[in-house]
Amino acid sequence: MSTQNLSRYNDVPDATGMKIGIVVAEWNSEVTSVMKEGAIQTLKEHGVKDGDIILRHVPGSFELTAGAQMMAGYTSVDAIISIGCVIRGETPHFDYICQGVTAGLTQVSINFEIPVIFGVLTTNNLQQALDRAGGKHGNKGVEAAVTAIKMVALKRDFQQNG
Ligand code: RBF
Repeated sequence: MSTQNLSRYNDVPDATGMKIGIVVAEWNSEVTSVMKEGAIQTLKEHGVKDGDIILRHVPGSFELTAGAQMMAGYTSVDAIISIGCVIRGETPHFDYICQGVTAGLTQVSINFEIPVIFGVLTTNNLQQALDRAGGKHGNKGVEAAVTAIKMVALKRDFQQNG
């Protein structure tokens, strides 16, 4: 499994004026809440105003698609960060949820022409998830926020310069 840690980052564009939606799954909330806090703090550090962060929760990672679709449809966010944690159990549910949310979020991104960032941990056990939510492999919520900022900046670059 990749252990790349992008939580120490540089060259992040100025995010002043960006409006960012965050959709967080409540399943495994000890993991997703840490990722959410990391994402919010990172957005603010780079210039996103409190009032320009729109936060909503959904029950589980499978609902991230519907949550992101609603966020895109009912708000004017520049990007959506989806945050979830799916832990492999004994059932095939893991694969169904992971496949469903991956395809679903991609579809929302295409439908609405906005970046939808995949901040969904898919791990074999809880420890691997905790390692990536403020543990030894950083905080994937922080990385998701940086990715969102970079993608909004990329879109603005295309809009202004072609
Ligand atoms: N949601 C998660 O976000 N992470 C999980 O690890 C997770 N495991 C699940 C395991 C089973 C057996 C079931 C039935 C659901 C699980 N869910 C999980 C919830 C899922 O994303 C969704 O909320 C529900 O299936 C209702 O649509």
